[in-house]
Amino acid sequence: MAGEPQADCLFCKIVAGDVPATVVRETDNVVAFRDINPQAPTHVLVIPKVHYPDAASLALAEPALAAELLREAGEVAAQEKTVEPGYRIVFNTGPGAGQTVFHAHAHLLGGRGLEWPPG
Ligand code: IU
Repeated sequence: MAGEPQADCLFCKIVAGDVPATVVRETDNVVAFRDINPQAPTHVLVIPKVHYPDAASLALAEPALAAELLREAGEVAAQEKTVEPGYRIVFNTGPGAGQTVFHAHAHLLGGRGLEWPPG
């Protein structure tokens, strides 16, 4: 069921503390940790503690939590000193867009110049 922990979900295991992660920020509802394969000097994943397969399904079911996720991503950007000159928040959605972990997550990328359009 959406919102319930999934036994086979890596990010649910990180939330539960069963898989280690370098956590940089945590609230009651959201946790932010460093990506193990960073694509920029700052590459942090910001996830809801509850399980939704992607950002759109999270926003549909729990819009206040989706907003909190974005707010926390902004807080991490400030914490990481990437607000100047800028940072990027990415939600890969679906395999064709590069989503590999089907637990909603924002990639926060910063600390280097970021090209547009992305690859
Ligand atoms: P994606 O948008 O679903 O592809 O993002 C998943 C990210 O999770 C990806 O950037 C991985 O490097 C990252 N990740 C991680 O941080 N820790 C892990 O144990 C695994 C993947 I597996």
